[in-house]
Amino acid sequence: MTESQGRGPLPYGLRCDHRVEPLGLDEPAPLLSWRLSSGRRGDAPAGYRVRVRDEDGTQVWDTGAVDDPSAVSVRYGGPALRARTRYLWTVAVAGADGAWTQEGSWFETGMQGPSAWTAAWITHDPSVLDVVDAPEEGELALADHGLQPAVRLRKAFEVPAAPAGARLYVTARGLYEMRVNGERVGDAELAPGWTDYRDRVDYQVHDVTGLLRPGTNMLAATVADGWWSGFAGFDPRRPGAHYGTFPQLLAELHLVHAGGAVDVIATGGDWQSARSPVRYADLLKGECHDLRRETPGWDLPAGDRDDAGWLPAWVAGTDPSRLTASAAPPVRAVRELPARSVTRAGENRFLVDFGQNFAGRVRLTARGLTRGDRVVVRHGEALDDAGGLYTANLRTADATDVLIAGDDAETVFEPRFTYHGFRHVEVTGLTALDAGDITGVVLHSDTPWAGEFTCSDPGIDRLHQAICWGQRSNFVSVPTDCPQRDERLGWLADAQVFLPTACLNADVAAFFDGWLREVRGAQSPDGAFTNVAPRLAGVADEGAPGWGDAGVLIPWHLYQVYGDERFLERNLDAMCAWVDHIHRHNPGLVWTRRVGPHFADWLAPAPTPRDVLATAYFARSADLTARAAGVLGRDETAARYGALAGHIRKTFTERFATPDGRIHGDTQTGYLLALAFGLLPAELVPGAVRRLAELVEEAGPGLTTGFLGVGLIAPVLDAHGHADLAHALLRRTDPPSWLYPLGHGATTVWERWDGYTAERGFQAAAMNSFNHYALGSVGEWLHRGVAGLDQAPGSAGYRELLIRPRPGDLTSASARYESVRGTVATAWSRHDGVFDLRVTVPPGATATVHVPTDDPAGVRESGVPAADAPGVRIAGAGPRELRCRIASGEYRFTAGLH
Ligand code: RAM
Repeated sequence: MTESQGRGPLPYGLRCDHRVEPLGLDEPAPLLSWRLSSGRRGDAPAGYRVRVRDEDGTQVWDTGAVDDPSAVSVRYGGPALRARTRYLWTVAVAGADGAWTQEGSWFETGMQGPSAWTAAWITHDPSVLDVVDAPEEGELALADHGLQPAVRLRKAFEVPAAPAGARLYVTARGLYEMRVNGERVGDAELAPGWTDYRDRVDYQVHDVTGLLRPGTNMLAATVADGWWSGFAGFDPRRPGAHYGTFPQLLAELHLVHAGGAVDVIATGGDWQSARSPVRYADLLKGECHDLRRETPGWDLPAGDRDDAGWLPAWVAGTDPSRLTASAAPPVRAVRELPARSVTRAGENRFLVDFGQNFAGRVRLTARGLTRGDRVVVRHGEALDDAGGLYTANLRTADATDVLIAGDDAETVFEPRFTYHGFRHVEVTGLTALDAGDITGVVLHSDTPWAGEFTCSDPGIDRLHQAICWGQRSNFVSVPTDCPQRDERLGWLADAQVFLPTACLNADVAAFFDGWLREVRGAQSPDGAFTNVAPRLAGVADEGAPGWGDAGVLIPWHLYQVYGDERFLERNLDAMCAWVDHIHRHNPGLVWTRRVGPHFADWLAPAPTPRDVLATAYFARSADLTARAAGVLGRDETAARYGALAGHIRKTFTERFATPDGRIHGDTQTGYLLALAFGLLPAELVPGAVRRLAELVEEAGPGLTTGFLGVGLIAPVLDAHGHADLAHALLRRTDPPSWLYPLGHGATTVWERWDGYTAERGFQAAAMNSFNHYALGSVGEWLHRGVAGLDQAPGSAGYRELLIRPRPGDLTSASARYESVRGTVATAWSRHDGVFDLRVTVPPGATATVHVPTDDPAGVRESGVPAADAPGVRIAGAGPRELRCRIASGEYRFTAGLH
């Protein structure tokens, strides 16, 4: 779509509200953004011009030429966007030479408000839904487990001529899969995703123009319990205890004819319903598909002639007031894993190892079946000492999928309305199983991957991979703690501590924007954030220190990474209310009351005093709230919370610090919080740093941090001159350490430092996840410290970079990140006393580069002395570094380093 080939910076990677070509947007002023690339050093845009047209080509908005060399986004500011309309937009970027280069994209609006909906919530008559036959051998007893069949819904309709366009606006209370004339609609999994359905249900929009044809068409759906009416969290109560009791569909198909007339096919009492052959489908228990009950062709246009078993759909309600267009990317089947090994484990029993712990399901080709045969697939993260599937740590999550054979001797089984966290499966009921017959299907929220990291130590690279797999496995509709056991909750602290790492791996802006609606929605009228979001009935504790504070820390971090002030605008009131809530109950500024279930520094080998930890977070939340208000120009609010933060810091020092910088409790996490959150006056900092370093040394060097301290340890040590200790921790291999699990079969980060040890075996099964990302929050330092790819303090949206590699005794490292401004990258290596550093800075950004060297005067850039290199300005020298300021472009520094 490039219209003129200018020489200046080239726009690419266009996004609308952080998504590529979103279909279905309810935001009145979406953010239009672009990235920049250029082959020329020092290149910066002179300005931009954004134009928006509607489908007819009529221009609706034009920014005109805007003279802003730093902009990479603009908020739509034209007349109100119409509902259900596609808008085309272009951005033209001017180079320094005045030439313009243009790129184009589109976005499409959604229903824009509840009044637009005419559809009703429909399902199968609940009075007959779970009146099913007695369970047969191998099936769970539905009534006993509170499980119920999935529901099929359908509606045949006539289309006189192929429509010019057709959109399906759809959601479910439960999970839905839509079909048009037998073809699956879209590729979203587990849609519409998890929200607190009492407050809000997301809907999705699908373009189904290509699936319709003149004549009779069939619109069909399956809905299953999902989070809505299935088991959720660790509450073993019967499904329905949290949100609702039976799954329901709400959908509108809009047929837009040439000339503009629109026909709407909406869910209502004129649909048909039936029980699905999916006998039950539960996120935790698993899915059972009985092919004997299958009715082929039910979703085809002729299917309406076979009415046996179909009833008029039951209308469950008509209230569309809680429908919102989803902001987050959908869950998708993102990749497939081949079986690494298949082992016969008994008669008709096989164990399959995928070599990787992940979240998803398997696709199994079952052969040699006789009607009524049962194939049972159980999932687990590990094998026990006897070589069998280890499932004790799944608690009440059965994670068992069942296929009951129909007349076909061969069939492909892939559950659709459940997922599991696993590496191994046990398959029973088949006489033979080849590795080619079973595939792992990896599911996660499809956040575009945006980062890379690698270094010379294969162990650290494996750690990085394990961290990435932890992210994939636990970003499933919402950020969860773990994908396997009866929990999988949106724990706020886990998300908060892992966010900086997550942002360097993938573009999670839209994903967290969606989840933050849940965090705000769960906040109490009193201002208390919760420990988990989405909220569940019965899990409504007030947020603990570090947990509730995520409602403040997360928007602030997202703003820094993405430079989008709306993260602050949307959350500032909630942030203020949270800080006010703590303050109201703790007027003495030491946070001891209303601490929720106070999880402290969860799972830390050395416990930090609760009041120290809580008060540190109180100060942090007040400080970030003040800073957020400052960014938004709310000066009075900024001053008020800034002053409060100052008072809390003073109180913290008075109450918890000694004149030589010791902190009450004397734990690593205590020092880390005080230093990372800037709580101490300058004169106490050296003493605190010294004591922190001693504690790390005394432990081995080792760490004694839990969930809240762990992500801070390497960055804080590094920031205070102890990068060597950070490296020592990183490379340690006995517990507690990051590399220890990798030496013991881990392919994802564990919940506990000692989830399994050779001496003791498995940790207590009651709480022992092998796929928990919280302790993987060290990933941030791999990118920012080891590879040295960082933002300067105070920079938002990667405008000011800080390139400061921490080589330790590694011989190379590199990182690459697709920022909102364009690609940033570092790659360094050292050989024979020469340090070689390559840096990529996107157009319009600048960087400060710290080149490690014993000889600052000898540093060269692309072969010439750094002082003479174009685009390079010497900013200073330290004992073992040269600091340079550089403009955009590609650079290569070489320096002497022994
Ligand atoms: C555990 C969860 C989570 C943690 C809470 C406090 O059950 O797994 O990771 O945040 O407890």
